Amino acid sequence: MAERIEDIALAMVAKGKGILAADESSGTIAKRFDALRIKSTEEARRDYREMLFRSEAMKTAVSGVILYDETIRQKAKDGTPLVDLIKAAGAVPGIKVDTGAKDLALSPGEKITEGLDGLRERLKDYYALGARFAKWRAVIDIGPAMPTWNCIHANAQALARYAALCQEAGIVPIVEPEVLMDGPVAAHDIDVCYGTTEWVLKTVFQELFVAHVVLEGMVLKPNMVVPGKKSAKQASPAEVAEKTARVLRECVPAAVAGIAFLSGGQGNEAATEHLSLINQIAGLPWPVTFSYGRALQAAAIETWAGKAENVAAAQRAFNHRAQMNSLASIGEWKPDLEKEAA
Ligand code: 5MM
Repeated sequence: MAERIEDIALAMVAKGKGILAADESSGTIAKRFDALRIKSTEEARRDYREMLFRSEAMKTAVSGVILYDETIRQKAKDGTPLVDLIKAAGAVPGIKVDTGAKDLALSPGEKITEGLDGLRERLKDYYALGARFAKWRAVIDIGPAMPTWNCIHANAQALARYAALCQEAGIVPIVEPEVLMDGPVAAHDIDVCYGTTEWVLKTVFQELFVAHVVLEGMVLKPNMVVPGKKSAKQASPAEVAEKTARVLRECVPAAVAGIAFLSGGQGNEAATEHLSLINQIAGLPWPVTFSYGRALQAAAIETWAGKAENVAAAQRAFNHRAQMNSLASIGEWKPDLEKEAA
């Protein structure tokens, strides 16, 4: 496995591969399990993740996996550390290091992501456990009079302090400033998302510069430019791709090692189609791929439903989604491929 942060970052965005975001905290995975009436025990969480990490797609379509603190310490049923399963598949193990988004004081409705206290020491532990990249997610909500400069600036500064600490520890930071698509405002159309994303990304890169973060040793995990779920004005896939590529070109220095999108609540196929269309736009200066959680796992978790007898079918569902996104990461996904597989 590569050791220089610049080489690790390039491995994370290797051609035809993307990142599996399997870093749901215990609360979030419990919500996913509850919806399918699966009891969220430590063993069930381990079995689910082990099933994903032993799938074929890990070798062909997955460059790295973001883990949660519990998972990075877990062993498979046969005693093999889960981290070793990931490495054996040729993927890089990573770790979520933020401790969640908390209410931002005196800024009603807005959040600040926490986790900087003790981070230098935690990063040393995670490095020893095998993590070579980390993830920190800031959330920016669009609402009446939101976001505020206070929220954007506080989150951008925290992202930059986190990224600098990671690089000091030999760990590649995934910098994830997520402009949410599920705010309450009907006026939140694609252009509002564009303007907010532009403001957020420009602020984040300014703070990364101030903090001396090496752009070649980081990966950006942004939202795509999409209308809010409650917007009366929806957008075509071509418009999403064009506006997403445009805002990234406007805001993201070419030196950044790569871009790996979050799915953010888009439908599985929509997330794949948008990624493929973005990759058909000529002249983007960085590799552009996926770092999906829900959009990669939804079919697999439903098929598995907590039952050992469903493991093979769930792995097939995961392989399919990962393969579709692998094609999208080189601009070669087509709707017919979904039908053929079905
Ligand atoms: C996998 O989900 C992560 C969130 O976990 P917590 O809410 O429990 O902290 C999340 O950060 C994820 O990595 C990204 O948002 C991308 O996931 P989606 O589902 O948006 O593709």
